[in-house]
Amino acid sequence: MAKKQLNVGLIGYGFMGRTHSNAYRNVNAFFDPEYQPVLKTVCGLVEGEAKAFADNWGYESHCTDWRQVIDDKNIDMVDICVPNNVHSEIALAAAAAGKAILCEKPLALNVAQAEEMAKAVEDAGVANMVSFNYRRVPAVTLAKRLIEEGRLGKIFHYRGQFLQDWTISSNVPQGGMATWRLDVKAAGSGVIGDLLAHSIDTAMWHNGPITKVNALTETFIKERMHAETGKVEPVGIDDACTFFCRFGNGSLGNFESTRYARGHKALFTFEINGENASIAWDLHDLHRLSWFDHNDEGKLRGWRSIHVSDHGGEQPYMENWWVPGLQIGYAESFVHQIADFLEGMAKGELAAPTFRDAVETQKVCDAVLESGKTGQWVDVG
Ligand code: SOE
Repeated sequence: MAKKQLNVGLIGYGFMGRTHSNAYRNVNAFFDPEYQPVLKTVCGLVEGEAKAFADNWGYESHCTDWRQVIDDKNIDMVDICVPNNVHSEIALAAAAAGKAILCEKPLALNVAQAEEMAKAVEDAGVANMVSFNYRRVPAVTLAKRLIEEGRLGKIFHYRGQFLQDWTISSNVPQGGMATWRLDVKAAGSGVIGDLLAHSIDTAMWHNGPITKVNALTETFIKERMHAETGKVEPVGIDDACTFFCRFGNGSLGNFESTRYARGHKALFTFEINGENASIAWDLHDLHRLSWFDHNDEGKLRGWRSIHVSDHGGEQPYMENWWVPGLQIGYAESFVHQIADFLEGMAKGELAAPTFRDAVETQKVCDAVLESGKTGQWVDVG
């Protein structure tokens, strides 16, 4: 069947622009959505860099003003891969222009912005999704299915970590390409919005809403040179955050994130303990899902390590890749994301996490930030 062309305008050509471009290029080779993304235009701040990106990834054109992408009647879908402080303005304009929207995480700088964005896409009736890509690592998706099947029984604990070490040097600037993540004006928060947002999205997807939080935050390096002003300026982001929480189902949560865990580059982990079984996962070994089932025969009982790469339809996404036992990786979680987004569009359904789902994550992020400042328990939302 002839594919429907979906013209994509990508805004932002950094790390995320690359992961999304790679996904658009590969999705139809491995999945069979009704739509064929066409890389129409890429927009970024520096003309030469936008052109180089367009040439490298096969975009037909490039520009430096995102409004040009919105005004272009040929563009069907806007993909927002810019710093967090620009998400809202672009998304509101794209919704008003009737474009489908994929937005990088976290959705917004705060709940008020996120709510406005969710309302805008709902009023416009456009397809929308937020790029919490780790949901679509096959082992993480399988964990969701096992929980939904009720195999864990009552859940008692959810434990999550996202640890990095790239900002330990005081020479790392704030502001600029990639390091905008250290500039509170561009990022809104530090590890809370950048890393814990992933943990929170995954946790609420697995285990339901978080109702209250108590957080401890720290900014270890108080001043950094700002790449744009050239001046040493106070650092306004959280470098590290630990928080406890309660989930609506009565379970307890315990989360930690930092960019000061020497030796850890992107150690995203979770462990869930239920009455009958436990599940654990670790991004550094992303194919493996650890599973302990108390219902196993006594003499064989122990942690299993499931290599989530089998065919037969029971292990998510893997059927579409190589032969059983062979791996895929980080990049493919974005291919799955686009495949599901396109399938949702074809069916006239929204693929999760939608802007509305991301508002719930934003509420937890805001509550964690507030609790970190006040030292008090904060009710979510
Ligand atoms: C930051 O280093 C970062 O790139 C995040 O922005 C991503 O969301 C995360 O997946 C990996 O780390």
